[in-house]
Parts: sequence; structure tokens; C-alpha cells
Amino acid sequence: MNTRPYIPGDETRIMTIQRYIAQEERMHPGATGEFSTLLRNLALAVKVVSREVRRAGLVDILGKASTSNVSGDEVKKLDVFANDMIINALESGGQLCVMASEENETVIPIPEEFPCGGYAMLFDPLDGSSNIDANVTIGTVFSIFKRVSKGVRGTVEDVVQPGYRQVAAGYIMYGSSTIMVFTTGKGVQGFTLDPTIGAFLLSHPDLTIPKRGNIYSVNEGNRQMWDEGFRRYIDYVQSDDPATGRPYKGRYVGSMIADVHRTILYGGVFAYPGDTKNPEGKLRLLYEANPVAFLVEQAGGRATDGHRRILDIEPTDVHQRTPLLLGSTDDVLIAEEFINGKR
Ligand code: AHM
Ligand code: MG
Repeated sequence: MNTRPYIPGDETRIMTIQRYIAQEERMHPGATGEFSTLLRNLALAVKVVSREVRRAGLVDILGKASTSNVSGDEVKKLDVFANDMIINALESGGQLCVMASEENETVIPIPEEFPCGGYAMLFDPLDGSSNIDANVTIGTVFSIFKRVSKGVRGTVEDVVQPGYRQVAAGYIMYGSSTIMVFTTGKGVQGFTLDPTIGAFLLSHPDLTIPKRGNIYSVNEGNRQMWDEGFRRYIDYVQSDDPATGRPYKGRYVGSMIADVHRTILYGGVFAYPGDTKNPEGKLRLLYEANPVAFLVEQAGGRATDGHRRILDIEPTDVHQRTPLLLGSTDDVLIAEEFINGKR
């Protein structure tokens, strides 16, 4: 497809997210426009979240969380604000039948007064939120399925679906700039928010992950609780072998989106394995692992739990966790060999 990327200096050749989605839909004659409206509403919500993230350090001046700000209004914590913002922006559009958020115990129904649509969306409104106070990158993650339930309104069945059925997934990273990276199953596109015009512009067309990298990303504080196989894999990446680029560099932000984004751009491996304390690791299958696994595969990489493809896991619970291993295909395959005792 001719995505006509943004060419610096040629301001007449910008590709906005809306234009990109509309162009994609035109290539599918049966498309109703429902999906492009959904992404447009989501883009609007995350622009507001981005604005609030940029003001986060000013909260101490304007009023702290759960207290009143100077005008006497209740100030919401950023993750609560992001959650409310996304729900409010999407519930009335008529594209969704149900939502699920990492912040909500149970699924979020679409209120009676709004029409019920053909899609279901799961999201983590502000992943890595423990990093906010340190001014470290955080992100929003989303995963979209087609509706499968048949009743008047959507149900939990619409969100507890295996990852291979996702029709779209992506993340918004609030870093030195705000970038939205998403896939609809035809490669991965990255759009950077231009704050001067309030639009996401195609900046990273057809993102592909290197076949092999030289960076590993894991919380090594958990080392003593890991399986022996994974411990030996980390010993392997740390050992000296210039021919294969070892020792690898260690990089761990502790914000999954930042670590995954870097892994997609530079290659290497990101892992949050299970350990003796948390056998299923920390990350949630439906809100975190599935969407990034879809993106990484679409970028040409690999995403597993060490034994099986993330996207093939049949979920049973909306909040279930999974070990996660993803990145450059060659790196992930080597890690799997260690995990499975073949090295
Ligand atoms: P959160 O959803 O509570 O923000 O937790 C998820 C985050 C991920 O962004 C990150 O990869 C992970 O927690 C880091 O965990 P740890 O501090 O155990 O290394
Ligand atoms: Mg999270």
C-alpha cells in the first residue's frame, strides 16, 4: 500500500491516523466505517490523557490526587483519569458492545442509552503508572476483538477471547514524544503526536523488528526466583562472544510499553518470566501480553510464554497473568531453548 509517509519539510504530504485508517477501509469494500470511528474516538481520548501526563509534575502545584485543587475540584489520580477518559470517549460511540479495563474488577457494559456495536475492547489505561512520579515513560495498551456474543448487549465472552482473534491492537507511549503504534493485522504503523496541530502523523511506517538484537530487558531483582533454564539464558547473554554480539546490553525501564517499544525498534529480548513467587509472572494476558504479542508478530518478531505462542493461549479469566518472552525471533528462540532444557 502507498502509505505516503510524512516527509519532513513537505507539510502537504502528511498522513494522519484518520487518513490512514480511511484509506485502509477503502481497500475493503464491505467496511462500514465503524472501526475507523472507534480508532478516531480512541485517538481523541489518548490525546487528552497525553495532555494530562505532560502536566503530571504540576499536580503538586494545582492540587494532589484525592485532594482538592486550587478551584476546589477533586483531582483524580492519573491512572483513574485515563481510565475514565477512555471509557467516556468510547462508550457512547456505538462501535463497542462491551469493554474491559485492567483497572476494573468486572467487564464494563455499554450503558442502555447508547447503541451497542460490533466490537469489544480491552485496555490498560496507564501501564507502568508506578513510574509517573519519577517522570518516566508510561503508556496505554489496547486490544480489539469482534463481538461473538449474540444477546442484546456484549458479555464477558466478547473480551475473554484468544489473542489470535484480535482484529487490532496497539499502544500509546507517553515518552519524550507521544506515539501511537498499532496493527490491524497488516504490519505495524507508528504515528507521532504533533502537539502543534493536535494530530497523530505517520512517523514510523511498517515497523519491523531486527531478526537478532544485542539488548536484554528483564527485572534481574527476581533472578533468585527464576527457573534454572532462564537463569542460564541470562548468563548466556551476559557472557563474552563478540561473534554473536555478546555480552548484550541490559536495559530495563520497568514500563512495559517503553521496554517493548525499544525492543521493536532495536531488537533483542524483553521478558517477564514466571518465578517461584509468581508462577505466571506479573503481566496480564488480555490487557498487556496479547496486544504486544500481536504487534511484535506483525513486526516480524516472536512472542511466547517460553513454551507456547501467546496468541494461542485460550484465556479463562479476564485478569489472568502469563509469563512473557518477546522480541527478535532468533533471540526468543535461543531463550526458549534454555527454558526448555535444550541448551
Ligand atoms: P502495572 O500494570 O501495575 O503498571 O504493572 C505493569 C508493569 C509493566 O509496565 C512493567 O513491565 C512491569 O510492571 C514491571 O514490573 P516490576 O516492577 O516487577 O519489574
Ligand atoms: Mg499494566
